[in-house]
Amino acid sequence: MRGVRNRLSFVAAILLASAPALSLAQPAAGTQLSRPPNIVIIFADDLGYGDLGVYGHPLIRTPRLDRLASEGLKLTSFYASAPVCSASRYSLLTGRYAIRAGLNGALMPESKTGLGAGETTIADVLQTAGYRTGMVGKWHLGNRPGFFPTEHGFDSYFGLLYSNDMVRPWVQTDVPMRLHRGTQELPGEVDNAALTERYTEEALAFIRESKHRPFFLYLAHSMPHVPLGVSPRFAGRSANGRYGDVIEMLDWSTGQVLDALRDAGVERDTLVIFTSDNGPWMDMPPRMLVEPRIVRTDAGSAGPLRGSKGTSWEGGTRVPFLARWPGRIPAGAVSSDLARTLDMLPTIAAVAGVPLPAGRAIDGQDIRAFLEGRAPSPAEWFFYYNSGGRLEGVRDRRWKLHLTFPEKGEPVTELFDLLADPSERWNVAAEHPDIVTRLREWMRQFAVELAR
Ligand SMILES: [Ca+2]
Repeated sequence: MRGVRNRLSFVAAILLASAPALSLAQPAAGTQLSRPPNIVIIFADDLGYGDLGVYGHPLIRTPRLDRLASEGLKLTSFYASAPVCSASRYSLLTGRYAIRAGLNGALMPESKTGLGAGETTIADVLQTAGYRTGMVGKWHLGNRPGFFPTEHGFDSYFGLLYSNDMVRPWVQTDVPMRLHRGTQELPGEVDNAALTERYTEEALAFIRESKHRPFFLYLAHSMPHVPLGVSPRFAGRSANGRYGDVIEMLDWSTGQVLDALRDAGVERDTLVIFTSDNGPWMDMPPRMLVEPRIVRTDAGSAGPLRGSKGTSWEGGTRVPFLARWPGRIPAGAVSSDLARTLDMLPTIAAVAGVPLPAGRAIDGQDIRAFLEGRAPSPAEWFFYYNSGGRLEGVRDRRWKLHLTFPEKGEPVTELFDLLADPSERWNVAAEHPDIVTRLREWMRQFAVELAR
């Protein structure tokens, strides 16, 4: 019942929000714009469900992100496809579960693999449609020739090819960490504290240079992945310590991007999406306990959700999702309908009026009508993988089946009513054997489908 009620209130919010705005400037729902909209995806790294003011954090201040939510749509059941970096980024860009490509976990500096030549990314789709495509920030889909962003649909690239902790003393590697522009390595040590500011400058330059034609900007921050880094002018400002400083700086950065869109005169012609690649990092592997130390308060928050990055509990993959597209997405809408990073490629292809890549299995769906408040989300399921690529659960619009694998013996099966119990506290499997059987069969079929 709650899902229905939320959907009704969502529709009501849409009607309220859109009624005064209906005007010549706003095409009727479903019609094509003369020029397809710009697309901006801002992707945080390890930012948890509870880390933003608009998602209930009691101390961290995020006024620009809160305003982005009030000017657009906030989702409360949105999932990154994997609880860890590389697999999650693969899905965002391709609409497919990473297990289809044999990818799981996080690629290391020595990894010889990455995003395959046969893959079609959002950038490929939009580049073909005439968009100018730029990426700034963390790639994490391969750091060798053949795998670079500029070989996967991006006209330009500036950033780090993998995580900001993949350097001594935290990771025992002899591969030097370097920023890249295009495929070229830039000289010099990487200043972790300067990354957010550098990425922001690059993003603003890209917007300024691109305003005369449709553009796609993928701004993938390295923060708040540990080791945390923040510019001196943002240090010590947050009531939530170093982690709060980092999130508040991301909020500032988002504000800079939104201001640049306004100043370029393209605010109304741009779909802006803000989300995260997985839940908050909370483990403390011994390799982190070296100087400079990473401490527990450097971790983010999953809010009321159970678990964290790397796990198949809700906190591993349920993340904030904000979307703004003035005149298209109703302002102030909130929905608990299910949606996923898997849906971004089909949705953006639809927004740009481009057909989906042929001959590829795509796990996501076009949720454009849902984002625009014209329909419920078509998404009916989400499959949960752990950081090692093991299938450990599935949810439908209400129920979640979760398997816990002990060191020995059979997995423990639990069933949660996510509408009543989003914190996954009460196992109700014994009360609903029929639902357990149905969801177990979904998992079995999906495993067979992906093994093909
Ligand atoms: Ca991550």
